[in-house]
Amino acid sequence: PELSILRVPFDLGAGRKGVRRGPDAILQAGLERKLRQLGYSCELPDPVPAPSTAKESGVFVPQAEPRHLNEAVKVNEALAVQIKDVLERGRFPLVLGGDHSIAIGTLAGLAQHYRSIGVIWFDAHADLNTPDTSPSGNIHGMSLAASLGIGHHRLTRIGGFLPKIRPQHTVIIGARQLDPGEKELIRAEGVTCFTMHEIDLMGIARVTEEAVRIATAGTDGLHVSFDIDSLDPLEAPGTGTPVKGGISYREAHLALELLYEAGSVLSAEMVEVNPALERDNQTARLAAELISSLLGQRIL
Ligand code: DIR
Ligand code: MN
Ligand code: MN
Ligand code: MN
Repeated sequence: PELSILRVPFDLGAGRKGVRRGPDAILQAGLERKLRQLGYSCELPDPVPAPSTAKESGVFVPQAEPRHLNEAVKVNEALAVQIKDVLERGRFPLVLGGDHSIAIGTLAGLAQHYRSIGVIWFDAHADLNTPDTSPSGNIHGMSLAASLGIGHHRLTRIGGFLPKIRPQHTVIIGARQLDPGEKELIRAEGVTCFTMHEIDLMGIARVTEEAVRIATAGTDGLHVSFDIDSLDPLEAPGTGTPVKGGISYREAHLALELLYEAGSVLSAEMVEVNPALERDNQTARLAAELISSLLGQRIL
């Protein structure tokens, strides 16, 4: 099996800087060696060109333009083209972010190649805001909505079409901090959301099994979009918007091991790793381990 590791050093979609160093931190943690040990051949194209400076846009008022909209559109259009190219060459796209706004470009590229895709979105948040409901104006909190075709037209139309995914094939796992507009959208659109409450009640194995069933029903397969802040901050402190009460170390690994076993994963991305917020690369090392589990690493 052949992988293409796409680095997207973009952090203007988030409220804090530093996530642009995520891709290199995850590679530094030995990702390529781990993947080669699993039998993959990896290509590492040049990073997707990502603007890193922009003038500050000040206080966000609801319904204003999202922050750094031009820059986010640019990097996501470029990423969509690269994803499409990787898929056309028969390789598996592994995207390293960057903040979670880059999922818009990943899904745009996937949706141009496949007829229909499901998504499993691991996150403490739902990323289902629009410029009308966002408390922050940050695009990383709008990327799942935009991919569903909801929100600012320049975000929903990346790749030139919308929507990229459908709510009935979209599953969030690990949510524990939702804004009022996001809760409404989940109910109105019928997005499946396994919050920490459901994980506690059902166990991560049953949650993952259900998620696979939903994301693959009538689709070509599923994309795994993994925000590292889905984990508990005790395990993953190096991220911009930590929320306590998250997924445990073993729950995360088990979910990803089960996803590998399910055999329906078409692509994956790891986002929101911010090495500037810690000293020892703990979170990047965790991210590299989690990617390995998703791609077939086993204990025995
Ligand atoms: C919040 C935080 N819901 C927002 N979102 C984050 O700004 O829209 N997403 N941190 O990852
Ligand atoms: Mn996110
Ligand atoms: Mn998040
Ligand atoms: Mn985020």
